[in-house]
Amino acid sequence: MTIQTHKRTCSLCEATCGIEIRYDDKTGDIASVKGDKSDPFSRGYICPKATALQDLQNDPDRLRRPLKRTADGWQTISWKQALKEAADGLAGVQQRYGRDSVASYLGNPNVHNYGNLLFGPMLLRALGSKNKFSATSVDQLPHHMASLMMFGHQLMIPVPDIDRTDFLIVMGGNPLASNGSLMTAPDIKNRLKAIRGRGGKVLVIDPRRTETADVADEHWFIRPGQDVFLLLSVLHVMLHEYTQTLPELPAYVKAADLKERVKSWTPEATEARTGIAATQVRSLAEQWLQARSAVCYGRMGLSVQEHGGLCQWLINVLNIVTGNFDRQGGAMFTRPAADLPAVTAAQGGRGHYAKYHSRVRGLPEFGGELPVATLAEEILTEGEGQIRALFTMAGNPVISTPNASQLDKALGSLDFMVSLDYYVNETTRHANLILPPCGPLERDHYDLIFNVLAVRNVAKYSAPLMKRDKQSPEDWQILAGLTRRLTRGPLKKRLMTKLTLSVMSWMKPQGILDRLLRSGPYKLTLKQLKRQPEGMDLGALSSCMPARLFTRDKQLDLTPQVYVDALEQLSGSLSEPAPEFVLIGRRHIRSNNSWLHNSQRLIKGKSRCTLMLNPQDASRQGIEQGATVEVSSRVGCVQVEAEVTEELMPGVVSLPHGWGHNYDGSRLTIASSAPGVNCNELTDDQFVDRLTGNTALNGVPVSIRAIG
Ligand SMILES: Nc1nc2c(c(=O)[nH]1)N[C@H]1C(S)=C(S)[C@@H](COP(=O)(O)OP(=O)(O)OC[C@H]3O[C@@H](n4cnc5c(=O)[nH]c(N)nc54)[C@H](O)[C@@H]3O)O[C@H]1N2
Ligand SMILES: Nc1nc2c(c(=O)[nH]1)N[C@H]1C(S)=C(S)[C@@H](COP(=O)(O)OP(=O)(O)OC[C@H]3O[C@@H](n4cnc5c(=O)[nH]c(N)nc54)[C@H](O)[C@@H]3O)O[C@H]1N2
Ligand code: SF4
Ligand SMILES: [Mo]
Repeated sequence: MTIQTHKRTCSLCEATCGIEIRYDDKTGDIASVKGDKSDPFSRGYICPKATALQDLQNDPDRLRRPLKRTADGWQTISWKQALKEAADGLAGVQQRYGRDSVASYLGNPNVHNYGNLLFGPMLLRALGSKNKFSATSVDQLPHHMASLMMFGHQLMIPVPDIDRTDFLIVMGGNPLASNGSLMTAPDIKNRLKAIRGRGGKVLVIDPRRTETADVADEHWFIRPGQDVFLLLSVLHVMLHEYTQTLPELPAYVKAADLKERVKSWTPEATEARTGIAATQVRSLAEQWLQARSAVCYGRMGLSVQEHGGLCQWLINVLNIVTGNFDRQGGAMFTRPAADLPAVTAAQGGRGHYAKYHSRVRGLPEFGGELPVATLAEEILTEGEGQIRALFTMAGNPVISTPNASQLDKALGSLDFMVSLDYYVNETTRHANLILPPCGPLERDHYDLIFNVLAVRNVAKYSAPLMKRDKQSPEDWQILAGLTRRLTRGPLKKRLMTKLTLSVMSWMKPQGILDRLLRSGPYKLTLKQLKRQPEGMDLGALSSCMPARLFTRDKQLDLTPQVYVDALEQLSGSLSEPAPEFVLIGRRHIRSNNSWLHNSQRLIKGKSRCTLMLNPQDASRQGIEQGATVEVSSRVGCVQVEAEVTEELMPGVVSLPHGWGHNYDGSRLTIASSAPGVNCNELTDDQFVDRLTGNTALNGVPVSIRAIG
């Protein structure tokens, strides 16, 4: 036996850390997972989740062969039978009820799997259904919308240049727990400390005093869902009170009647709503304008709430009017080695909005997808166009999307369901067929998406660590197999799809990646990347505007009509009464959405699925530390342990998502030993950002009471 060292990227979250895995090259047994000090981007940093990669690899519950649900339980079947029955089943439903009767849900790990990013769209095209759903609409849809409306491309998402900024304002993000999102920045703690080290400042605005707040200069509480009012009044102060100090806008920026639009949003008008005093609002505006460079970064807490669409637009506007757009230390764009925005734009994939609407509730499509908040009702509401079958791919919507009980019931009523996944979990237990791909260490890896969102320009390719078992294909191979069997429709279109698919399958993801790299701005080749398994640093972010605007008129509009309309609708809402308690989410460094709780290494220790609440609220409601609390919302009710803490502001309670592993029939031995509760039993499918249809998972009205 010889112990070998394998360098790769950890594919579990957006931070893309370099890891070094020591393994036995005879048995494949993993001896250790450590941070790779030679990775120029992550410099040796890793978080505890990376070590779970070995648990995932060895997990006896992880499926290695296709499963078919029968009257006598799950039966292992051959790949040939599985692919045939999956394709026949989906095609059969479409023949009976039309194309749109088959829906799809694509979950979060697809963005960490470049084979899926390349081959997933082929399958969706072959299915040709309008009922496409994904994790996007419980996550970052407001960012895509703002990018499309302002920069002309849904993927042109600005990232904070945190390594050079002098003033970072973090709203609704907790990168010390999440390791950053839409901001690929491994070792975020040290990057934040460095801001303070060079005399800069970090301000966190969050209803919870988070781990990130603990390393910041200042933390301000804000009432959940009210950030839009803070942002509007900061903009008001800048445009109406600090007109003299404002920098001139670049020639490519159109500001139309922006000043007039924010006239009524004075800090005095919004302070009661946000909990942030008018004097603080003025001080924020002043500091922002005085800083040498500054950038506001808003994430989950800002996007996944009632006004997510407006919030992300306003953040862009503020970064632009303060002169911090496309400039060192401000909000910048990457220059990715595989230039996804440019390639997709050339193929007509800049994105679109509201070309059609969902059948039952009339929610707008975005980029060919409908908001997942409407999935259950599209299955349960009878009539022409009803969804009768579902394909899920690396997603667990019963745990991850709102009104979980309703969706669980809806999945149980489907005629047919296929899941591309390696666990029998809360969602896939409803499938007729489960198609399991090989594990993440058995395939190669390149971050097509996160290299577009990184705070430095970087590129890194990871080869598979171990040879995969022939009976465990990669995701893309399963997708190609299904697509081949499902390609129907008029002869010409069918031939085109078949031809494209056979060329792509012949090139394999590696070949396509090589082409993307060669056509990119650095003219790299896959061979070059393979020679540097620790990754390549391609430099700091650089200015690229207006050349990289994808808008038709090459202008950047600060007041797109959709936002102007949404702002008008907002005026009345300041006077709406506030609920007594609202629920928000949180993340923990040892947890990853819904699917890493089957790792003993990660799940050990005291329960992390607790309801955090403020001591004032606890004593008023007679709730003691550790007591069981009943939390109810319009759609559901859960019982959970109380964790009384000053971290939460009064009137706000917090529950993490991803838990609730006690659904009958799922096969997660370790996770079900400490299941926790599913917080999405409480979140409401009808509570969405009106503009984008993104679910509002934060700021959900709830009531709480002590029991037992
Ligand atoms: N209340 C509340 N709900 C939330 C959130 C919140 O903050 N609060 N966050 C939301 C966000 S941001 C997101 S992104 C979603 C995430 O929710 P989902 O999109 O449901 O994703 P995961 O929970 O990560 O589920 C991943 C599934 O993919 C499988 N899987 C993992 N890797 C692979 C792979 O390589 N191939 C295949 N085929 N399968 C794989 C796993 O077994 C698991 O079943 O949750 C959302 N839900
Ligand atoms: N360890 C770990 N890392 C992860 C994940 C995970 O599950 N676990 N998930 C990954 C995924 S899919 C994503 S999308 C990212 C998300 O990354 P982040 O956006 O950093 O997600 P959270 O840690 O949930 O931070 C959201 C913050 O918003 C605050 N918040 C809630 N409501 C409001 C509000 O109305 N206003 C304001 N201002 N703040 C509010 C919450 O208190 C919380 O601190 O994390 C990724 N990384
Ligand atoms: S932060 Fe942790 S989970 Fe994320 S890439 Fe780095 S090691 Fe992996
Ligand atoms: Mo996410």
